[in-house]
Amino acid sequence: MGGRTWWWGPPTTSSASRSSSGFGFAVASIGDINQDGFQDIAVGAPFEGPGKVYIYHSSAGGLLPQPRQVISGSELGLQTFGYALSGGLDVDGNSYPDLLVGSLAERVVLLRARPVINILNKTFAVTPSKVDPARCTPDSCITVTVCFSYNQSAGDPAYRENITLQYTLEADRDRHAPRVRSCCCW
Ligand SMILES: [Ca+2]
Ligand SMILES: [Ca+2]
Repeated sequence: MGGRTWWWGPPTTSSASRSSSGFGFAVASIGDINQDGFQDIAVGAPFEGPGKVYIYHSSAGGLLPQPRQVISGSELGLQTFGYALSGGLDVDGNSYPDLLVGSLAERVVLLRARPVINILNKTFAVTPSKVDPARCTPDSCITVTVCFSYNQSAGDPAYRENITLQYTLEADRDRHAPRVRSCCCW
């Protein structure tokens, strides 16, 4: 006799801390939003405050227990946010599936997934490597070389998008060991 056998274990996520939130009122498969090869899901909790949508990633072992992202209706000025969910369609053609979120406020919000940029390496070199502020003159200078490498997570290998990397170099001359450091965002 043919057919499919379903099996289950303990609930993947606990609703104990979300009493009366409506957590699980709406559930949707949203595709592989982080392009790691595993399908992801969204869970609505429309009565948790203004309503929230929990995004869960999955893995070879199943759903990860902690949400990767929690989106609140307060960020969008909505109540009962997460009352309905529909996902898996790539509305804007960027190779990432997007998510439609409904509410009882007669409004639907399209949440668009964006490519993920991973900074792989950062090299940082200062020449000369040691600087004595006491000996600096108006003509003193140092050379700072910063190099970044990155990859772009996308489902379509042909998808490419130029990025703008913003970073800050900070010279900390008042510390006992004067130094130059950097930070960045994109
Ligand atoms: Ca995934
Ligand atoms: Ca998309």
